[in-house]
Amino acid sequence: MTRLTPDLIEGVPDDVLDLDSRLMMMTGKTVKGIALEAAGLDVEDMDLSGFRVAVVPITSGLGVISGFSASVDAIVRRLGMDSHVTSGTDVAGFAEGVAEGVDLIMMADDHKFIAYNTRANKQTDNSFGTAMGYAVALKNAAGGLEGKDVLVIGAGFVGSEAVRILKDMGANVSVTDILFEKAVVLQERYGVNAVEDVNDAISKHGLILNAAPAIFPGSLIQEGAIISTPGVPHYFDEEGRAKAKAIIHDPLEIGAAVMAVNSAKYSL
Ligand code: PYL
Repeated sequence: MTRLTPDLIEGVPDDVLDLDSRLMMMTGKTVKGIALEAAGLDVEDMDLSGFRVAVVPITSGLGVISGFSASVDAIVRRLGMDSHVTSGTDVAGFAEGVAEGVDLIMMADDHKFIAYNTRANKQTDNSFGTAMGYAVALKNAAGGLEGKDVLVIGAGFVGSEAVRILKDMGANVSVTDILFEKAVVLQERYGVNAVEDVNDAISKHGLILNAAPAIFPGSLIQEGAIISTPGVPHYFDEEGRAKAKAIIHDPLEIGAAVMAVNSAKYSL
């Protein structure tokens, strides 16, 4: 998992409508709409104001990322939940949330980002949130994935979850990774197609979920391709941006929103 940096997320707290308007154009849904579908809630909208959320800054390992807690807090507020960042960090922050009687506690160290439902004693992590959210976004942008060829780039935590999810959605999934044997493991586990030549695979797929810090030249991209790409760093050259029908990306929003809604679902 690539560690976010302050500059990548600096715009998140103030993003009022930009991401939602871009997503609406590409997928017909807002972040919240994608999160509701990703959580398996078959509703157009839902009042989530009854959910109280504590976002706890975590200082372990490489420490806090400036703006990370504020970004998660803003994303969850945009879902309509009643969220705040705890004044304490780490255990003190967690204890604050418990004492306040919140429904969800969200926190991330260098290895895991979770939304813990205090009522149901269940959690959702960011790997699921990101994989499911970006698969749902791709599905909506593509008008469904049943029987369609989809390429997953990256067989890490998010890519592996995405392979499973896309297979369950009925897609014909191919997967590639810089360590080909990781793709082979998924081929054996899920009955998908491990491909070694990433450039050839990109040029042959009009539907791509890029779950790797992979930057690829626009010359490889099919005209009209739909690319759902949570990976950071994120960059597509001018040719790629011109040829793709849609490039779906954000540094944190979709994954965090899906985590929050999917975790809240446990105590609906
Ligand atoms: C959850 C993000 C999505 C992409 N990379 C993941 C990442 O950067 N993880 C590290 C998050 C550290 C947060 C820090 C804080 O500010 O509480 N411990």
